[in-house]
Amino acid sequence: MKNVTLEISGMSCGHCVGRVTKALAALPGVKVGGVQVGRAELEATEEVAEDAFRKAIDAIGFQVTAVRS
Ligand SMILES: [Cu+2]
Repeated sequence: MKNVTLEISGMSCGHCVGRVTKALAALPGVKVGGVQVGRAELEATEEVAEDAFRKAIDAIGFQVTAVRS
């Protein structure tokens, strides 16, 4: 597992945090650590592509602006 931090734009409140948490938790190989407005910390297996995070977040109306791992 590797630690990954996502910077996310478009989030504004606890409701957004809940939606991002749910979307990331639904990805195979991903374990969500903590989510706050604008940022998500998670653990992921090496097989999880960066694009999977971008697509999952995009699908719920937010945007990943940076991925750090
Ligand atoms: Cu919100």
